[in-house]
Amino acid sequence: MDIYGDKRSGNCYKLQLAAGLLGIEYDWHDVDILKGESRSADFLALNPAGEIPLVVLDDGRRLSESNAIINYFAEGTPLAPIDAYHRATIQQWQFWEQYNHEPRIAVARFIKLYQGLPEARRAEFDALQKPGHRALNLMDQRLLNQPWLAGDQLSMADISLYAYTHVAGDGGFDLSPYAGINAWLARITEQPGYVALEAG
Ligand SMILES: N[C@@H](CCC(=O)N[C@@H](CS)C(=O)NCC(=O)O)C(=O)O
Repeated sequence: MDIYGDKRSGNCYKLQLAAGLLGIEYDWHDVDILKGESRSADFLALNPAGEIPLVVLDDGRRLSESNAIINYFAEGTPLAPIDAYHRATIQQWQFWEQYNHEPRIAVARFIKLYQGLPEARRAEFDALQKPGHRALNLMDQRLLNQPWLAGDQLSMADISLYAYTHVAGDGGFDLSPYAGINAWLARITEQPGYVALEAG
């Protein structure tokens, strides 16, 4: 399969990490979002949403949305539980990630890492810190008591949340107070097939 993405993006890294853990091979195609490549006519023909990551399967079918893609990767493997309630708890964390975590942590990281914290976005950056820490605190409360976010084993919920949590420092978030999160981050790096984010 072909993956279109940006090596600094946490949403794209979710695919690299899931593929590593599952032993899935792919060809990687860099898309430079700062140069507008995700909005080019050629790319919009592949994904009308104009966003990465995007997967083109060997039969030509396409899939976007990072969490939908990694759930597709996991289908039929031990990382996708059969039990309906367990699957729903994984999705519960993934929907929460997209609405409450990524819009704070990833956006603050984008402003600081990609854009160099321009003065014009300073107030927005500062305003993201409090809700970002609220999201981190919620994860920490869970992870102080349980090794994994959903159920009692590693799941795609962990991959989805690991992506931007482990680089939250790039967005100005100090992770040192979060003992539960730090132990969980270490557990994930110990998984067979773990791959690190290549570019930060
Ligand atoms: N909900 C989407 C978000 C994807 C997203 O925000 N992609 C960003 C890069 S991380 C992007 O393509 N930005 C370029 C643009 O919007 O033009 C997902 O989880 O895949």
